[in-house]
Amino acid sequence: MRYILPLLLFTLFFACGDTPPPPAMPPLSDLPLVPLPVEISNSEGYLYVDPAEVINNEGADAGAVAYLKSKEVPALPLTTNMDPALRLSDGAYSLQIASEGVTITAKDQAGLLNGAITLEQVVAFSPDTERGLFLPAGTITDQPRYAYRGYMLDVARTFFGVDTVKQVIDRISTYKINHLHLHLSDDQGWRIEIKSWPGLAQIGGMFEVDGTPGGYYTQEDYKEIVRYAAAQGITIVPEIDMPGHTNAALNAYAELNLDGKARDPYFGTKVGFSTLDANKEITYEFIDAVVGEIAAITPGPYFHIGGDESAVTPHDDYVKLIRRAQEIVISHGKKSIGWDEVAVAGLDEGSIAQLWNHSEYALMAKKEGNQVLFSPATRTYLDMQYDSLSRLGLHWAAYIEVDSAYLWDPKAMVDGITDADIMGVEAPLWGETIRSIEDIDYLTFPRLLALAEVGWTPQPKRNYEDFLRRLRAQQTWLKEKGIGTYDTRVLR
Ligand code: TNX
Repeated sequence: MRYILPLLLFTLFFACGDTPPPPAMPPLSDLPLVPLPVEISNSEGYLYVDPAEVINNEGADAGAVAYLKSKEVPALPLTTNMDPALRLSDGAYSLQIASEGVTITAKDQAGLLNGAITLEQVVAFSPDTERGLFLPAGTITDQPRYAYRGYMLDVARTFFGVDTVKQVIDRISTYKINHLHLHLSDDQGWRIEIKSWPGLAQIGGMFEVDGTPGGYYTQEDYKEIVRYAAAQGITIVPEIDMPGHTNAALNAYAELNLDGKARDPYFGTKVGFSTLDANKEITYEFIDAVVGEIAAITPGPYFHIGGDESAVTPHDDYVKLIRRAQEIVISHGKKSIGWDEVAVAGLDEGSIAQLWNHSEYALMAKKEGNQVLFSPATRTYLDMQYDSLSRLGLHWAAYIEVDSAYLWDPKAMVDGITDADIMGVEAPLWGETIRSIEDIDYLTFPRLLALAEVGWTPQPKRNYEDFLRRLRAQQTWLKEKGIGTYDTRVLR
């Protein structure tokens, strides 16, 4: 009798090799991945990762390995192939899971990272048992619908320090958001050190909405954000808003004002009352210094010049200033992005209009041969309340529940604008009503997952019911990670 158990174990060991039988496991194609990949095919079998096994990933891409480690994904046998000759679009990848290990193939670094991000989610939703990790076998072949998938954080109305920005980066990269637009200046605050105009940050950065203490990033802080974001596949897009939304600069430097008198700090939430003087040369010296210093520490291709809600700037002055600002941005080697109104100024080749509120301006930009970035306030504004009971947010554009954030198609939104004109999508989180990472989470999640799928997954593959199934599991995962996602009505 006492020989039976060892004998049984002995037989089992040899019958199965050193791979224990798997627990019940959904096929790869059933995992709740967001954004949904283009193609998922299932194979027989699975990958078993024994926690006792020592895994050496030295041969794999260091960026992908570092990404997985930063997201606390347990080490597993990983091979990466970078093949520039692959006939795939930028950011495309294939991820193969087999009993021997995982293989990611891409033609560029962004693609390898996208593969690693998908793997992060595959691991999160596969059985992690006492015996180790089991991943269902199969192949994912995937590529983005749009090259640019963005998130905007308004650090001007309310200042968020480097650590909070890093937390935001950790959260958004998991959904293949690859641009973080930082709204670095507004009426209420100036948030980045400019060495040649030190008062901008030192005086203009003192406060935030409600008159509470503000803050700003030193250039070293900003570089640290850029570096941290890049490791997760995210490009920083800096914005200095002009000619309106400039009270903080007008507070710091009297000479920038039309009447030469410094403005008082502003603690409210009104818009459209401040302007730079388009007819003074010092205005352009200021713009050149600011754009120059920030461009020099921004490896990404874009510089955002704002341009929205310049209600007290005469039209001709607005056109003059936006034209010169674009030239300055180009002279510092960047592409200019502006909120949709900038189209009235005439856009230079390669400049981008960010549609937020006026489709006619987006059409104007398209007619001039420029690309449009889609951030329609009625669908993508994360500072809009979910409904009238939401504890935070505004509602001037709409109430945006998850169904409304998901059920739209950028190319169908404006007559005459097709996917070829659309650079991508971005979800802005304006800062008037938020004070903490908990507030950021409440307004961002789960709606950002809808935006992520709008930006990534081909329209014919998108299905709202299936999205809700996946969202439910994602919502649980977010909560497990301590991310305070809003309890959306659509899942109740
Ligand atoms: C409009 S959107 C603004 C911002 C506000 C936001 C609040 C845009 C380009 N300008 O200044 O913060 O509404 O939702």
